[in-house]
Amino acid sequence: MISYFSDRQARHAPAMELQNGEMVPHAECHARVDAIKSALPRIAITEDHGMAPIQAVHEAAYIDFLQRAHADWVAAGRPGDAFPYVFPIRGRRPLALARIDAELGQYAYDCGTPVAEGTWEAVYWNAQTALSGLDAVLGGTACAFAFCRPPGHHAGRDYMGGYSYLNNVAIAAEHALRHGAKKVAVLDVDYHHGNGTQDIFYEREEVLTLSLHADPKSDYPFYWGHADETGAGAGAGYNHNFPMPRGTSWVAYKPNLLRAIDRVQAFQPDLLIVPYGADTYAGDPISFFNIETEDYTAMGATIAALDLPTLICMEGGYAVESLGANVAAFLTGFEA
Ligand code: SP5
Ligand code: ZN
Repeated sequence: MISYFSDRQARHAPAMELQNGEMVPHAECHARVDAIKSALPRIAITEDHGMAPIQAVHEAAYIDFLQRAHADWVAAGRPGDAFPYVFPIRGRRPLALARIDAELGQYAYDCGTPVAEGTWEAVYWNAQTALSGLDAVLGGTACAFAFCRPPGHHAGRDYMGGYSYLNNVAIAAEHALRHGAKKVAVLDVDYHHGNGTQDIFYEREEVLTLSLHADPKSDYPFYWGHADETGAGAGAGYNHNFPMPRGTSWVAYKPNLLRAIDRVQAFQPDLLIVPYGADTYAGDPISFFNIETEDYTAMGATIAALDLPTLICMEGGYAVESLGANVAAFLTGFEA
């Protein structure tokens, strides 16, 4: 399978995150890059599509913030990566945003998504990697893999969180709609709910969003991902969530995947985008499903049976020692 990646994506290397009350080494670590790259036989060069496709999805003020947040943090005399510590809860007055601390709280919804020195450069090229994979698929290649890193599916129009800054999948979906696709389906198989993608397309009928994930009653991101979130306005009926309990194995996962696939089939999209997370793996250090490496081959084959032009975008997956094998198993199943 043809894959896309830019070495500039590796410029993002956050040191620590807040997890369960402790600052710990960041799970979305730089070692993921080599682990996944080594599993990819053919890596094509990411082409620059400029800012317009990013601006089509993300708010201008948020993009501006991402570009200068780390420099502003340094200018304020702070060490290391830029972290939020104060958040505008419900009912607070709109902020003047004069200080970097106020802005970080305004645009972040968690303490796991710091802005590091190279973050903007990395996420810019990350989006370009998704767009380059999309070009291949729109140009007639049956399937392409965009090795997106850092992940993107938790980022909304004007917020970051869940290790995500720009929503690569949403940027690709929107770009496809502006370049000939009439309907796009997004089938998210990361362990965590794709809340950013859901939010971005919640009121849109041209993008069907589906997400299979750990039940938000027990798992991050808690405030999104329940089964009764089905879209609103023109988008009513065009969002579907499939929450599953901790401990879910492939045997229990597959029937939900088949239900989601039925929805995709009924929608008849021109393009399928699959945000793929290897954090459903039994050995993942921060997640709690029981999917094994060989199951990913079956998962890839099950989705490939839809026989749609498909862009696969990397999302999570933190068991670094098994990450290459898990990605390879999924891609092999898809192509078989
Ligand atoms: C793209 C993606 O996979 N983002 C995930 C962000 C999850 N961040 C919070 C994880 C909290 C995990 N807590 C369980 C730790 C077990 N020791
Ligand atoms: Zn995840």
